[in-house]
Amino acid sequence: MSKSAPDTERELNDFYQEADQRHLIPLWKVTAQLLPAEPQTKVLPYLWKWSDLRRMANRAGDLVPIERGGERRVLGLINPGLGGKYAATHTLWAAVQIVKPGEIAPCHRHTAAAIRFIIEGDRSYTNVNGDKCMMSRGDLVLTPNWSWHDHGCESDQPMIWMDGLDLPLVGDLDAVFFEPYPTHAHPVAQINDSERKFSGPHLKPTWEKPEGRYPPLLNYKWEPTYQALKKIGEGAASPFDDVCFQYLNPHTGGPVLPTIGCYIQMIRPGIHTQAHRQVNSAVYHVFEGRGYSVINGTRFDWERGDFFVVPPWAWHEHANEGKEEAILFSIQDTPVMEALGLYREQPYQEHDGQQKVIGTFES
Ligand code: GTQ
Ligand code: FE2
Repeated sequence: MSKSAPDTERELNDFYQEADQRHLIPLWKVTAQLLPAEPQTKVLPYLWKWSDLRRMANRAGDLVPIERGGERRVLGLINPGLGGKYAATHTLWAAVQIVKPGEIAPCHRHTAAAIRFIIEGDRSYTNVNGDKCMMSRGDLVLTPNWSWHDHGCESDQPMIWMDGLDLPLVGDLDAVFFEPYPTHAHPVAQINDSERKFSGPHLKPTWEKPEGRYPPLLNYKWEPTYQALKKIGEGAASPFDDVCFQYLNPHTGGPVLPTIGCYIQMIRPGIHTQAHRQVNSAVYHVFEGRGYSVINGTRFDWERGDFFVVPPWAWHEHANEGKEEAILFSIQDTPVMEALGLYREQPYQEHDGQQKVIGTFES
């Protein structure tokens, strides 16, 4: 005699209940969730205004000292889609940091790698393993993973910069280690050593041998970066990003860090790019000018100092309708995707390659 339908249903229910009790998941119940046709990210596009960031950073400067334990006076950008995870995107930490005249943020090291992009001030430094890297506006400074670093301000004005770290990724990998240096500041062995040796854009010192994955150049100065952007003039550039350069490790020709790619791009006056999407996520900082980006159909107007996030696999295009150049610095997790064979991108095909704007971002 064959079983009745209710019997089968009861047995199946019992089966699912037992599976749950035994910490088992029947894949066929969750296939669509685990294997979506394309990424279903929680990361939301979002924008932070510089007027708020700068005011809050200065306010923190008035209210909060830099001390051991807290280590840094940093305001992290939190993506509202990530359920309280301390992250700008699922893989990237982005923040503004302020150091006031005479202060030194204590020396430490961690397995998360970091970049600084200088927004305001000069005569400050990051001491990376004893190489005192002097920083001014527009410089990109690296602190590779597990390198000692302390920051000091020798100016009479506060220094504000963007931090970018792979901390959310390293955290998800349960690979975060941290160690304070025994003293407040690391001894200075040289000043601008990596820059003197390795910043000749097409020249490398023959007497230096690469040390594993440690990037040889730690400070990418603004002036040559800007010259590279300007050299293109009116020439053709990327249809999706206009004039866009990736910062390179001069030894490998690859990204500056294994987990973080850094980019500088100029959206020239009158340019409105084509839309595309990429599997990597990005945090942009508006270094100069104004314009807007359309991200998944929403228009994000930005101006100097603002930060915004482009989530994984989100359509995005950039526009500069003004008369001045717009310059965007960004950090992206592209090197991770490339290293794992996961990198993908796709051009937007409809409406001549540009999205229909269905809304404007309001915070
Ligand atoms: O300046 O060393 O934004 O360790 C987060 C963690 C900055 C830093 C951050 C850090 C730092
Ligand atoms: Fe640090």
